Amino acid sequence: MDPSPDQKLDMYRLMLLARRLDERAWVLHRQGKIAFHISGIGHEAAQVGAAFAIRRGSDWVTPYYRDLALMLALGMTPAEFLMGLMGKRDEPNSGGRQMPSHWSLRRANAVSHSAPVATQSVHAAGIGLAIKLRGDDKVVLTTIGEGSTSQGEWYEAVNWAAVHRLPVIFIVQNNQYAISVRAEKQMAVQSAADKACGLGLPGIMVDGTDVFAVHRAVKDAVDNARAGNGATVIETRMYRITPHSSDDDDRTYRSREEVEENKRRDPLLLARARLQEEGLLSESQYDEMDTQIKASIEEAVKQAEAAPYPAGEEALHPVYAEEVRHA
Ligand SMILES: Cc1ncc(C[n+]2csc(CCOP(=O)(O)OP(=O)(O)O)c2C)c(N)n1
Ligand SMILES: [Mg+2]
Repeated sequence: MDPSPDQKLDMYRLMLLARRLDERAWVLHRQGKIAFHISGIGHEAAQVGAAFAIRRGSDWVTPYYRDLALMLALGMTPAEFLMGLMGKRDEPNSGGRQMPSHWSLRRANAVSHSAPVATQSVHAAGIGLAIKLRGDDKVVLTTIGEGSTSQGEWYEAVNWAAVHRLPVIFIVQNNQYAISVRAEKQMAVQSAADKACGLGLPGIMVDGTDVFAVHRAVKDAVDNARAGNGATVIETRMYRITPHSSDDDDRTYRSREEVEENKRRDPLLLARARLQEEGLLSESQYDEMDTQIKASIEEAVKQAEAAPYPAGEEALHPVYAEEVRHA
């Protein structure tokens, strides 16, 4: 079923919130207030489209670091995200232990991922098997970048999900780069969706800049998984508009012209144009929404800055079941 007008507006509001929050994070970095930011600018449509296709809070999610919009759609608050950037005690991902954007949100069934890319795919396959064995009416949504589908873990996870017909949706966010390495240097096939076919799963390619197209594709895959028909791989194609992270200078490997050209397919512009066309979002309604979002972010920044850091000794917990003492 297509999203209702209210849902469409909600999807757009989340995309805009993710964008404004992401932009604010870059400013905090340049102000020297945070050490690191990894950006999801350009990925908002794919993530929000996918989030709206699952039962949020009930289905399981194993995300990857670019998933700010997905996490907001799952209910992470701006203050929680910002506290994560600042390594504050009460941030939900890891209590300030992990790198920023290594997501976890217990109340949303979003499971913490490790720094080695593609490990979250294996977690998703494992959770998928548990769902099947327990007979739960749930699915797992997992995300990854296209470069990381070169990892053994991704093939193992997709193969396992195919063999056991597990309810897993493998989303590949193909933003055309793995840091400085272009997608065609990572894979000889056109799309990560092609890899799925070789492993016995349907592989779907969808325009990752079109939030409603992604929503439809993921919803079909979710319905199939819930009906017991197994997993699907969905490649959502977009462009990574920012450098890989705040530690990367993308001028060393791609031209400004290329980046500017790709900004024409900015998912925010496309979604806003669609909503305008459908008479759901006038110019003044957009301005109001944007102003309100920016104000709420400034409030959240204040809240996050005022929040306490963890005590130093907390860093050792809960890594080991028992405290390890060195002589
Ligand atoms: C196993 C492993 N190898 C290398 C890295 C370093 N690394 C972090 S992100 C990244 C690029 C991943 O690119 P892609 O999967 O396309 O995702 P994107 O960042 O483009 O969203 C690399 C190589 C890592 N974290 N883990
Ligand atoms: Mg990539």
